[in-house]
Amino acid sequence: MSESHGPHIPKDGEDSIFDKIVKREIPSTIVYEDDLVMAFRDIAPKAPTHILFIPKNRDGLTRMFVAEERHKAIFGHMLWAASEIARREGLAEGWRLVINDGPNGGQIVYHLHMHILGGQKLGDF
Ligand code: DGP
Repeated sequence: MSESHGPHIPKDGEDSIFDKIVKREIPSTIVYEDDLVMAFRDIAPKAPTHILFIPKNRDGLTRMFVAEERHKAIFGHMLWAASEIARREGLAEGWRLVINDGPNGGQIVYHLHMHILGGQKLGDF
């Protein structure tokens, strides 16, 4: 999927692209998985290491802006998973964790996800 195709917003009850990745209906290179999160390589990498990771159960989390109290635990778990993935990928020299939220944030896929970017010195933003 490229950005020129516009935002991917799943309707209620419909699977997102990332739900289909969780179900293995869309192939991906999975680098980490546990009960709550799955991580896989971005299809259009913007750095030598570019990994996306998602809550396996979207549970209404299309984007960070709509998070509710019940989502606190998954956010905590995702931050821990980020550190674990960074260690597994050997990113001791440094890396970046990014969440694109909403139209102005450049979000394309409306299933909450975080980007891990590393493997080179990253530019300022
Ligand atoms: P964002 O702008 O944060 O919504 O980024 C969405 C990212 O998802 C973008 O970097 C490209 C990636 N992506 C979109 N479709 C697929 C797919 O089918 N497989 C994989 N691995 N990545 C995808």
